[in-house]
Amino acid sequence: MEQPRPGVCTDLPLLTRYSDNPILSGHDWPYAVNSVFNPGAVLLPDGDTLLLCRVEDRSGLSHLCAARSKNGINGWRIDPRPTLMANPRDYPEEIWGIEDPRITYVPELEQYAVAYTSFARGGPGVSLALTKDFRSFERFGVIMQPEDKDAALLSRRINGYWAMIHRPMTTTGAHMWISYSPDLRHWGSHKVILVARRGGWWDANKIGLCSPPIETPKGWLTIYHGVRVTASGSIYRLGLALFDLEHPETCLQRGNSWIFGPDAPYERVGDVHDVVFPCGQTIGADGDTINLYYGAADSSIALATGSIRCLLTWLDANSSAGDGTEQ
Ligand code: BMA
Repeated sequence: MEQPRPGVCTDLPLLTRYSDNPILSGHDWPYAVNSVFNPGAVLLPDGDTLLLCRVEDRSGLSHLCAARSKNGINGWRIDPRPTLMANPRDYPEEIWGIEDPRITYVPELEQYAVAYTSFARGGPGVSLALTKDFRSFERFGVIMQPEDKDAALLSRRINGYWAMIHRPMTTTGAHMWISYSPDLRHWGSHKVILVARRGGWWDANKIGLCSPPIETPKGWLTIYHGVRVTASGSIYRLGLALFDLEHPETCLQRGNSWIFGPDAPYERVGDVHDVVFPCGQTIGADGDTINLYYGAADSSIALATGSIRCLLTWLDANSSAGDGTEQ
């Protein structure tokens, strides 16, 4: 793997691609699929990395399937069958499949919360499930009605309430919101936390949360995607924002450029060209290394590594102050 340059945090690149990317593709799957991409990620208590991958089968619909590895890079042990399938009989909002899981470990519940996109005639919505082991799941059904996606739970309550970041579509564009709940089922106090910029910006008109925000002493470090619409299609790139620890609706910093975008051939060409789309990360034993797992061109799964300290240092030097809702 290329090594990040120690001490140099103010220059791009902040994330270094693993040299043998992509690390997983449909060819690795134990059953017939079209493609695998956009995985949620978590470090298990036994030290294994678990990726909960979006798998698009050959009907065109997606389900979720777990892959486990000792080093988070190779030697993946993939569930022989889908781990979490759409269940449209009990959850009609999943009739066209389930996609893009974000996993948050919640110490208070001693469970993982999986927020995922459920897809049906009304459009994409946000569904939630809890699991202890990624074998059985307690489903909560739709918690944010269509059209909404790109959701993750924060790992702890804020002032007594659970907090969920998500991305509803509105008439003014696709912006990031936060909502609060006493019980994970009933959600309110909805607030915009980061707006899509306008005009020629890389993140104009449409943004969304990538992986679950990382709690740092300076705030919730958040990687988000921005969509630039061009004459030859959309480009999905990544940016950084920092939100207040106890008032996460307050944006403290927002990067003034993107930090990672499609460049390698497997990111530029695939079922959907020019897409990098992380849904999860793991943090190394040093508490600083971030292993970001992302879908590449909606066709495979790749890994890029960086330093949380560097991401925060870069934000200090390259952000516009304050309000994410006033761009
Ligand atoms: C988004 C989501 C992602 C996908 C991306 C690019 O809207 O549907 O799952 O990776 O588009 O196609």
